[in-house]
Amino acid sequence: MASSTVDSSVSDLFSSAPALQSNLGILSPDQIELAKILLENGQSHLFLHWSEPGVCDNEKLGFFDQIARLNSSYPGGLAAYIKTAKELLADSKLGKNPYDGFSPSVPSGENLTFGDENFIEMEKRGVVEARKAAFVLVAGGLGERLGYNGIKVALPRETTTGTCFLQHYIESILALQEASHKVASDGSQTDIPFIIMTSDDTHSRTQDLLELNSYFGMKSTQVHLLKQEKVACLDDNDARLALDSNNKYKIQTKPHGHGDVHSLLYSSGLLDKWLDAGLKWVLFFQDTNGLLFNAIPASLGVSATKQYHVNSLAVPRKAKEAIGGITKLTHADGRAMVINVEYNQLDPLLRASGFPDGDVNCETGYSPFPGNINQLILELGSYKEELQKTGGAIKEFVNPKYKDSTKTSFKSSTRLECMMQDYPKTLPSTARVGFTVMDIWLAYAPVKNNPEDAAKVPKGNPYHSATSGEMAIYRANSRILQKAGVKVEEPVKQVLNGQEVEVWSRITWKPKWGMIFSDIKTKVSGNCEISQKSTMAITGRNVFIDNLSLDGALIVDSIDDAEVKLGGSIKNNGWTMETVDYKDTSVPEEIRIRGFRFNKVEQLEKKFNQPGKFSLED
Ligand code: UGB
Repeated sequence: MASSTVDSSVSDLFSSAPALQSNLGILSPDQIELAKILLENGQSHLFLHWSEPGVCDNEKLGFFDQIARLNSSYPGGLAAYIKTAKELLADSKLGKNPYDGFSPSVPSGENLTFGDENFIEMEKRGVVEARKAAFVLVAGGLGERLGYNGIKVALPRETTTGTCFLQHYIESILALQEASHKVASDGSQTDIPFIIMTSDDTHSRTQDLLELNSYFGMKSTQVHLLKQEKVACLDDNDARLALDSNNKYKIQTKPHGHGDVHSLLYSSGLLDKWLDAGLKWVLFFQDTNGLLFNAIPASLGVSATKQYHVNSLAVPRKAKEAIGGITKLTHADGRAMVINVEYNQLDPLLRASGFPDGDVNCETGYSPFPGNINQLILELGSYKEELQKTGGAIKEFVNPKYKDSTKTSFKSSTRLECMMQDYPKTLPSTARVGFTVMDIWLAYAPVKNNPEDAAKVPKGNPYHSATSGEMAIYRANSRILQKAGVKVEEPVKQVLNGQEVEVWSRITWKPKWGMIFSDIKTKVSGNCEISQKSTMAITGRNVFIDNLSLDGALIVDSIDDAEVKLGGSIKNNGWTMETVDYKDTSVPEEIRIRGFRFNKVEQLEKKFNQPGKFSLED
């Protein structure tokens, strides 16, 4: 227990909190400094319930441990947090439009069409650039809308192979790394850094998943986990911090949002290391988009060709879909920026500024505003420069749920939040900020909604569920092979967990088999056809599909030194899909949220463990 002497000016301040004052003897000088910050910022209510010295002293010290963490993990400390909160809460009470003075319009960006000459060129350029990239996955979110009990990156991306999202991301980065080294003019061999932002909700489970699986083949030194801290909750418009209802010596906390990734990267010192190592790009992505790496090489190519400081990936967006809209905002004073307007703000912004129908589809059947999929590619040099000015702080917002129209009290505590895609908001007008639009089927299929909510999504809008997320992988792979010349039979429609989805042939491959379209084309030749009821999983690298007719299930694994030709006619009873109800708790959660499981009736499974040339008959 620490004791200290307190001077008279300090004791004046402490007279506003007598219960704290009588406990000063148990606090260290650092803790007394923190107490001063709290009192100077209108937080004396936190001590109203403090007991006399000698009672609950450990809890009191624990309280200050938490305050120290909250203070050090926020740029500018708790004083800055409370000051910003007061300002934003006052604006919110007045109903101030955060986009006041700005008029929205539809921006123009780069549109890519899968498989055309430009797309292929962009992919090749992206592969060249990849060895100068670092990847950052934001995975601190709880996934409340999905309601899954585990961490989302541990969910299978598809259940044909059961490969989880994290494994797929790592294998994709490794495949890009290798492809990039192959075309490197200087023959250099650098490891692409992979950063994962976690939170208290996800940190240890993410670490365990990596360690139990030997980092899925990545060097452990390549992977860094950065944990974001939660922020203090606020009880009222005066930004009084909220105490935990079960423990009066604890502040209630909630997540601050994915925008924390910028301050964490800045304070980690990694940006300097990367600049010294000659890196040029930082790519940010989210936890459950199983199609994302189909879009990475080409969009990195766009960043390099256009020399974008910021490149956001986008897809056509359905009106009211829960993804932000990329919007050009022009201020009355002439300033303009291209920025994400979050899905809950787009409709009111449009209605307030000359679009009386708000967020609606145009004649194309989509919103005129491209949908942000929150995959950002930032140019490292300008990113570092900007963070040096801001310390990585991102413009925050507050979203209190008021009890009534007087807006004087909240239904429950609120907190400040920030989003990583708001990074460009502070950039000078000279910054090159662009975006790249790709086909939805190729690039975007997040797993965010639980089956019940997904089934209620307005007809025609995407479900963003575990069912649609998995079906999207099969659709994308089927369409890519179609474009490469394979006759993949058209899909059938099926209702799974109340959602009508297209069921394509269940085709999967490892990223090292084909990362970009020109590579995939070299793996396909002759007359090939795959029936709708088929399953095909390729886990080897040098596997060539040549005059193959598949009607059933084919599973092929091979070592890198084995060159395998998949040809001839293969027919078996294959894997059938059995429907499963999401409420059936006898089925594991990660399966029942999809609404189906495979019954492996019959398959041709081949493993090639020796170097050499082989075909399916071997
Ligand atoms: N995340 C964190 O790492 N920390 C946090 O504190 C919170 C989240 P959600 P939402 O592309 O699909 C985003 O909850 O509300 C991670 C964009 O804001 O899935 O659907 C979390 O683990 C929106 O503009 O975000 O909205 C996850 O990886 C739109 O683009 C990621 O942040 C939409 O995603 C996103 O968290 C989309």
